[in-house]
Amino acid sequence: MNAFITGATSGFGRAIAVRLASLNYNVVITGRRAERLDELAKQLRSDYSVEVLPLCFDVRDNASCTKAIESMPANFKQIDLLINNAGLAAGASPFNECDLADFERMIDTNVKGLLYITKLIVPGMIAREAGHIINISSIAGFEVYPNGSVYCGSKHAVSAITKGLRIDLVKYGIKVSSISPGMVETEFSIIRYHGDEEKAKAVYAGLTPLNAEDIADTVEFIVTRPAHVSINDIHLNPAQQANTYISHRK
Ligand code: NDP
Ligand code: 8X3
Repeated sequence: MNAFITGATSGFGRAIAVRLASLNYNVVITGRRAERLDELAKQLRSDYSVEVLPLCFDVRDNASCTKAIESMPANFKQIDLLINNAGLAAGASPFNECDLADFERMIDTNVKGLLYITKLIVPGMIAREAGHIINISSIAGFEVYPNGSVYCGSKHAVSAITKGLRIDLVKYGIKVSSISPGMVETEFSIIRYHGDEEKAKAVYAGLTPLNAEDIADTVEFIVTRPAHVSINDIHLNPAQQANTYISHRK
């Protein structure tokens, strides 16, 4: 089985790549940081003896997505499992105070990047009448909180696109799932706060956030269900987080 994982240089994507390799998937790992991809490829090959293809590109650039996917060697042409994970929040301010460039980064990565990759990989799944797509959405795909209008908008779009894909692809035997987590400590908040590590750390103060392994566990659960079972969406939060507004911090 071959899996294609976007955003495998960090956080969820990296943990999912390791987990899928441990389940004997050959993996295509993607992201913009080539060194991290190469290190991960080495580690996966030596720890799990699977085939690994690192592809370095920016999901916001459809021409680069196309070139990367067209460059895949024959043994990777068939993608059985697509994990659309690459994404980010950029900035956390009221709508009127945000930079338009941050809005564009979020929409171009979280929504358009997901569309570009899916559009390129789905035809093979349709031709084989088999495949599974897992989109990483968020609690922000279901709730909207202050200072998160465009990030929440982008993840609402991911949730709607997931439902639409499921409807359009069901007749080809393709499963479409999503995972919608609350707070998970990765590089996510550092990027959201433009590199301010103190602000990023404060997001998780007084509680135990989820970690990337919890997301890898969720992916493992989804992909190991019997053929007749499709998991539509899994919501998971830290035990101390009720929703985006209410957390019990100690
Ligand atoms: P990280 O910042 O740790 O990882 C993000 C990954 O996305 C990196 O591998 C990064 O790779 C990749 N990425 C970002 N922009 C691009 C781009 N333009 N082109 C290619 N790859 C890109 O964050 P997480 O692991 O936490 O986030 C993964 C997903 O989970 C995101 O979609 C996020 O919205 C979602 N999520 C996160 C939550 C959290 O609390 N952490 C909760 C719910 C959902 P590189 O920089 O090398 O390109
Ligand atoms: C990231 C989680 O709570 O910041 O998707 O929206 S949250």
